Formats: sequence, structure tokens, C-alpha cells
Amino acid sequence: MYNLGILLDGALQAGDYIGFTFFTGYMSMLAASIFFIVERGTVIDKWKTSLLVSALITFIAAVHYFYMRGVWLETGTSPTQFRYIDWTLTVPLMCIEYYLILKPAGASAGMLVRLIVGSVVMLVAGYMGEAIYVNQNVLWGVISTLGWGLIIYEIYAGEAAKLAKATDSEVVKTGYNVLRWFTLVGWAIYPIGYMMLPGNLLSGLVEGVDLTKTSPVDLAYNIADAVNKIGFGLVVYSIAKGATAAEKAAVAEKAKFATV
Ligand SMILES: *C/C=C(C)/C=C/C=C(C)/C=C/C1=C(C)CCCC1(C)C
Repeated sequence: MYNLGILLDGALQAGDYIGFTFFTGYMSMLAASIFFIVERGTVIDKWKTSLLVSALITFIAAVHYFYMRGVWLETGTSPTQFRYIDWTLTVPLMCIEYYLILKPAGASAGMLVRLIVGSVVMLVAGYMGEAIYVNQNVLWGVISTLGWGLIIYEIYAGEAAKLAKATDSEVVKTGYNVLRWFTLVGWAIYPIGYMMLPGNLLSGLVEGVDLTKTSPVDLAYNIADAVNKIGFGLVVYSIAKGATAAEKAAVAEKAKFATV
């Protein structure tokens, strides 16, 4: 049975590169979840929640990738609904990661709320442009970018930025800088993918691409998810490991003085 130019029997075809990225996305998200859960046992208590949240992010994504992979194989269309349900759950969890990391430095609930409000604006508007008012995807993309801008403002110039600057933990300071770089540069892959939608700013780039056989937007999103969910989680992991080592060294130092 041929439909949309793809052989739709639920099997992965040799030339279906988008299908490949759905499979590798699924498997790597699952592997990352196991890694974060197991490694959670190697960090001090106050970092365990952060690693659990990293695992939840990749696990929620793994389950959605399982479904998205199925939609793509069986219909040859973008699994936009599952995509946005996934993001609606995982992006706020990333905001919680920022909150947990800055909590010892005095992060307020207001900071978390501002990050989540930015995420909601970004994702609701994105969904409107991609699934409901497709002909106005430029306008909705602009509104979505304002939501992303709120997040960027908070982590580069708002309360979050000030707390990170003032913390006395070098590990947190360095890690925070890498995390916000992910949110600025890694997250930029998503709007670039979105701009390849028909009628949007970069649609000219994919002119001549047979959109019934492949989907540049999904390719961009799948790459971005792997970078931003697994990579972001690994940075949180390295902060937790670094802070654990620093705490252990401090305890050992104290014990040395206690015995002399
Ligand atoms: C794990 C999933 C993540 C980190 C998803 C992030 C998604 C975005 C940063 C999406 C941003 C968008 C814009 C800034 C404008 C166009 C519409 C979106 C939703 C693709």
C-alpha cells in the first residue's frame, strides 16, 4: 500500500531517514533515563531530585518518541499532537531543573512561575501555528518567540542570572552557564525547524524537497530534542557530580582537622 509516497506498512524503510531519527531518538532517550536513574545513587542527597528530574525528562520523551515513531511509520505525517504533549510536560521540568539548581542560592517561586509562563506562551502559540491556524504560522511563531524571550530574559538578566552570579559554588556557576547556553543556542534549532513550515521564513530552503516523503521540520525537532534533553541532563549530572566531589573533599578536610 502506497500513500504519500512512503510504504506504509508500519516497517522502517531503508530510505526513511526521518523514521531513523524517530527510532534513535526513542532508544537514546530510554538509555539516558536508565543512566540518570542509576547514577542518581552516586550523588549526595540534595542532588538526587535533580537527577530524577533529568531522568523524567528523557523518559517522558522516550514514551512520546515511541508513539511518534508509530504515527510517522503508519501515516507518513508529522506527529504534531504527541510532539506538543511531550514538550508541554518536559519544558516545565527543565524550568524546575533551573529552580532546583538555584534553590540553595535563594531562588524564589516567582522565578519558577516566570519561567513556566514563558514556556506556556511559547508552546501554546507554537501549537496554534503548527496545528490549528496553519496559514498564520508566522504570526504565531512571533508570539511563541516572545515566550521564549521571557525565559531568555530571566536566565540572562533576571533573578535567575543574579542568583547564579552570586552563588559561592563554582560548580553551580559554571554548570548554570552551560545550561543557559543550551536554552539559547540549543533551543534555537526548534524555531529554525518551524520556519521551514510552508509559507514561513525559511520555507525556501526546502523548496524542491518532496514533503510527502520527508519532513525537514521533524528532522530539526528530533535533533534538537536529543541535544537539549540528553545534553541538558548530562550537564545537570556533571553539576551534581562536581558538587558531590566538592562536598566530600570538604568533609574529609574537616575530619583531618578533627583528628590533629
Ligand atoms: C524537550 C523539548 C524542548 C526543550 C522544546 C523546546 C521547544 C522550543 C524552544 C520551541 C520554540 C518555538 C519557537 C521559539 C517559535 C516557533 C514555535 C516553536 C514552538 C517551535
